[in-house]
Amino acid sequence: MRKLLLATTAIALGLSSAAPAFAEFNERNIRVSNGINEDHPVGNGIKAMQACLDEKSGGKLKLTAFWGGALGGDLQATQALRSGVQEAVVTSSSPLVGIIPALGVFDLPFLFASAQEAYTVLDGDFGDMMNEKLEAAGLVNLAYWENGFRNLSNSVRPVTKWEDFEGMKVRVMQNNIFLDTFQNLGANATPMAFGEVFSALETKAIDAQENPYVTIDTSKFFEVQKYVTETNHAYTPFLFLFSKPIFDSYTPEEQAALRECAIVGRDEERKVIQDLNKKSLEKIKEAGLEVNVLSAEEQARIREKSKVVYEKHKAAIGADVVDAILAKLEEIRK
Ligand code: TF8
Repeated sequence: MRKLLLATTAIALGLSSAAPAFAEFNERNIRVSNGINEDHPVGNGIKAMQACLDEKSGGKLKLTAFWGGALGGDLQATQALRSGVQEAVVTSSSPLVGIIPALGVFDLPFLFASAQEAYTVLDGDFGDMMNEKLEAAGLVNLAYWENGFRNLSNSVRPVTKWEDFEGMKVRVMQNNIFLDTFQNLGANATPMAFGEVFSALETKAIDAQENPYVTIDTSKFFEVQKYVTETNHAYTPFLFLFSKPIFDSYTPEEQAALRECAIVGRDEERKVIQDLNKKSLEKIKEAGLEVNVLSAEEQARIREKSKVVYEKHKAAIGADVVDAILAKLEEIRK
């Protein structure tokens, strides 16, 4: 009887000592900016991440998302993170090569052969190595989310072989590797921030752009384009970046919750994107665009012609970084 009483008291004490609930968490408003629109799968990822944060922090860690570049483009938002005036951004890696040259490795044409391959590399040691470089630049990458394989859209003609790129005015991201890849194919490539692309296409200041089907759909590019070619010429990841100065001021529990929940969000976002990719392609076709798929021979020709881009940019990216990813890919493909 006495024993039982002691045990009961211990349980009661144990319970009461756990209060107040979520003491390790503070009320935080985390602004997350994006260049894409809310109906992009990043929207689903953020919802899943928020549900996870609600559970872990008792509702104290709150994400507020800003869509369509409302807080500025990828590069501008990333700089705001580095100086500690904005908490988070979901950005492509490509516009950030001016800050972290090694990220250019993801821009090399035809690097990844499948999304699964990309997941293995990004979620493993190679991804961790890139995260260290990001940290040194004041950016904490919570997880690699998905942008996806990029395809070409244009308003002038069907593109089924590399000669069709000749003279085409193609918008590329603010990134030398993309610039060279398209110039090397004969295109007239122009670097431009994502937020300017729709109106540049609409006014015909440019003929073409390249992005995954999901973006051609959700950013409404299909409304101002006539042709799409499934080129799959690059898989550029999204980074869920957090301001390092702000992250460092958070409690270890808050930091752990953010890291864990960014992975929950990533998994949801990747799942939704795989499904929406097919639906977006159907929508693009239904809107009357002509969709071409590059033949295996053409893919091989373009790939061969693009090899020079690897050589040209290897030193700027870091020979060790390029060699490391190629070795990793070889290992995976065995
Ligand atoms: C691009 C990128 C963008 C994304 C988006 C702004 O073409 O692929 O679509 O970074 O989040 O600039």
